[in-house]
Amino acid sequence: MKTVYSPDHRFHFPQGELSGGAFVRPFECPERWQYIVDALKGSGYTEFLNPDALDESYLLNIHSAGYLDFLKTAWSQWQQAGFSGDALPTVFPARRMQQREPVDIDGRLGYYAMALETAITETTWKAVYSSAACAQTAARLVAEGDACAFSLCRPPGHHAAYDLYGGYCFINNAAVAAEVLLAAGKQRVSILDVDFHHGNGTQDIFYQRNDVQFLSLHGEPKEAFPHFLGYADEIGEGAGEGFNINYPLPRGCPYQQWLTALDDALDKVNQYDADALVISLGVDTFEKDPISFFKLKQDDFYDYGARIAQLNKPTVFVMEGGYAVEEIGVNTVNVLNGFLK
Ligand code: SP5
Ligand code: ZN
Repeated sequence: MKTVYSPDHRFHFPQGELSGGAFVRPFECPERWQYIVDALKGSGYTEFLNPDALDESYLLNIHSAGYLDFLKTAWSQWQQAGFSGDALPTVFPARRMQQREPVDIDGRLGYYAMALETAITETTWKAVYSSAACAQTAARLVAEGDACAFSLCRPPGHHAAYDLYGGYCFINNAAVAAEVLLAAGKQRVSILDVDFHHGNGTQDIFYQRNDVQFLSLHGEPKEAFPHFLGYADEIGEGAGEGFNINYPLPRGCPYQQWLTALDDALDKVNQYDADALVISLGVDTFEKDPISFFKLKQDDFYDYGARIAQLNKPTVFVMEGGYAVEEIGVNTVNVLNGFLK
């Protein structure tokens, strides 16, 4: 399995994250990437590629033009407003307020944000671009015949919706991978999201479509980020009805219970007859993850990787979350090793 990665991920590293009333070092930090690379090399992986230039037409299939313009210009507009630190929103278009895009940067940040833990720095766009480019290239490899590929995306992507950033995400990398597979002639793509958090962004992007099936296992919204999406009754709408499948799971969820949901999801991928699979691979389901509440152990990651392989579909793994930094490499590589066993 080839890994697509880029050193440009380092261009995104905000000074802090608002958590529990304090500015803390961001959980989504550059060492995450290095631990995964080290674990891959330590486990015998030898094929590492840098991504091709990003074809931005893929982005316009999944994000609004206004949102993409915002991502590219937010920090410079922030700086021109006289601010020097990282850009953060302070106000949101909440219930009974107008959903119109303002022109000043405080208004634009709130208009396009779904959470304010995610700061934008001077060089964030460079990292975001490289992360999406990794997903594009990994999907190209699979479209051209590789059985599988791993896109070591950073920053992650699955909280990024049609026109919303947050949850550490800006461009929806898994959606980029799906679009590349479809453009290459795949008819039906399943995106299976095993990150601890609901993939609200991916759900949003494909909610009315039937060429992409979205399945997500996650902490139930009443207790877990992103809190406002991810219930089981969200099944898709219009042409997309029946192609969105959520598995909200309780605090303390052990592997056996998680696996029951996974097995159901794998059955649904088979019923859909997907001809390619994208895995939104977050390993924040780990028992020691600092911001999550499932109880998966290191060996469980290997076990479920092997189960995903039983689908026997061309598969693109796209890195999402995982914040137990010292174990993130082992847990991630365990999934890939289980898949390849
Ligand atoms: C890609 C991804 O995994 N994004 C997750 C973003 C979560 N951001 C906010 C999490 C707030 C969790 N607060 C729980 C603290 C427990 N000590
Ligand atoms: Zn997550």
